[in-house]
Order: sequence, then C-alpha cells, then structure tokens
Amino acid sequence: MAADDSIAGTAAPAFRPALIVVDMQEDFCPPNGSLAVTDGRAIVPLINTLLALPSLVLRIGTRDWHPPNHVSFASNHASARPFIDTTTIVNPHNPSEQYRTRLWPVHCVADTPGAALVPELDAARLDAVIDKGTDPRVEMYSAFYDPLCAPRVSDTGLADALRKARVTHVYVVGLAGDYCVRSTAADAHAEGFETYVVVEGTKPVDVSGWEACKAQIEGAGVRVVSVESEEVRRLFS
Ligand code: VGL
Ligand code: ZN
Repeated sequence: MAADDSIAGTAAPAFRPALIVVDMQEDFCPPNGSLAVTDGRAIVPLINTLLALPSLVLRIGTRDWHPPNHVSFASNHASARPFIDTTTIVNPHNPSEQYRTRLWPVHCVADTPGAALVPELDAARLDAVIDKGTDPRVEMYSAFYDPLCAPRVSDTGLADALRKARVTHVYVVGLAGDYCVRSTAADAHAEGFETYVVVEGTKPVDVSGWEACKAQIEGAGVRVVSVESEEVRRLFS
C-alpha cells in the first residue's frame, strides 16, 4: 500500500495547485513597452479567468524590478546593442563562476510606469507579488533565484512560500515564455512541484524559436499544456 493511501485505500493524491503569473508588466506589452512581446496583452483575459478559480490554493504574481544600473541593460555596456550582444555575468562572491547572457533595452526599472503590472490584470486576486532582478550585478529570469549557485546570490523565498502552503502543482503563465516563464517553471520542477506552463497563457520574445524552446522546457521536466488539457481542466472542477 502506498504511503498516501488511507486505511481504506481510497484517499486521492493531494492536489493543491498554485498559479504563478510572471511579469505581466507594461514594458513587456504592446503598444508602449520597451521590451514588448508580440501579443503580450492578449493573454490577460485567460490569466484573469485562471486567477478567479477557487481550486487554487495560492496565486503569486512576479515583477521584473531592476535598478537603473542593471547588468542586463545594453545601455550600461559600451557600444552594446540590445537583443544582439551579450555580456558576462560574474558571481560577485566567486569570480570563477561566470556565464554569458543576452542584453536588453532598459526595461522594468523599479517604480517607473514601465514596471507597473498592466492595469487590466486582476492583481487584487494575487496573494503576493515577488520582485526579482533587483541586484544590479546579476540577471535573474526565475522568480525563485538567480542562476548562479556557488554560492547563490538572491533567493526570493518563493519555494518556501509554496511549501508552506502545501502546494503540490504549479501552473505558470505570463511573460516572456522563453525567458522568465521558462526559468520559473524549470525551477518549480526542480523544487519538486508538478509543473505546467499553460501555453495559451504565455507569449515568447523570439517567436521563431518558440517550438524548440517549448521542447527544451519539457526537457527540463515541465509539461507544456493547453488550456483544453486534462491538467488544466482539473483546475475548473
Ligand atoms: C524577461 C528579458 C529580460 C522576462 C525579463 O520577463 O521574460 N525577459 N528580463
Ligand atoms: Zn529583465
């Protein structure tokens, strides 16, 4: 008998789902966003529908929330072009840990209009909003922590918050599918949660690479599912 069976052997496995709404911010949306994702605004009605579901035990929003001197801004590097050039990120506590990362236009500077959540998002339903990318020295796509690990530089406490709420399943939506949604979902899986990206609830920066990117997300142990799938429909029951 499995450990989670009741004495009668009838107990269903726990289903305590959380929704993570990633970076639904003005700068990632047309028409004015500095790093606008094509059709980024179009996903808000579906996200609001999901946010209203009573089956969710936790609803988390995230914001990309950078200081003006953030390392990911091309303008902070001599003659670097956004979207095209890369820079080296160095672990401030360990110069031997380094990796290359893509440079971006200035976006989501803390407390500016571009960093605001889009007003049509039903943000009143969020239990908490997590800010990330606040350290000027490191890039941070994931809502959990930065990709440096020896040692880790920032941790938002999201994994602890999910565990405290006894979450079992994590559904991820928002922007951008190929960056912050992807990293957040991969870390949710690595933290032990059954993790889904709801494909109609996200849009990528690079449309041409999206099919390959979705395959890589699944390779990290995450399921990329449709809103019509059994995995999403169970949220509605
Ligand atoms: C993101 C690029 C730079 C994202 C954040 O939210 O996916 N993308 N910063
Ligand atoms: Zn950013």
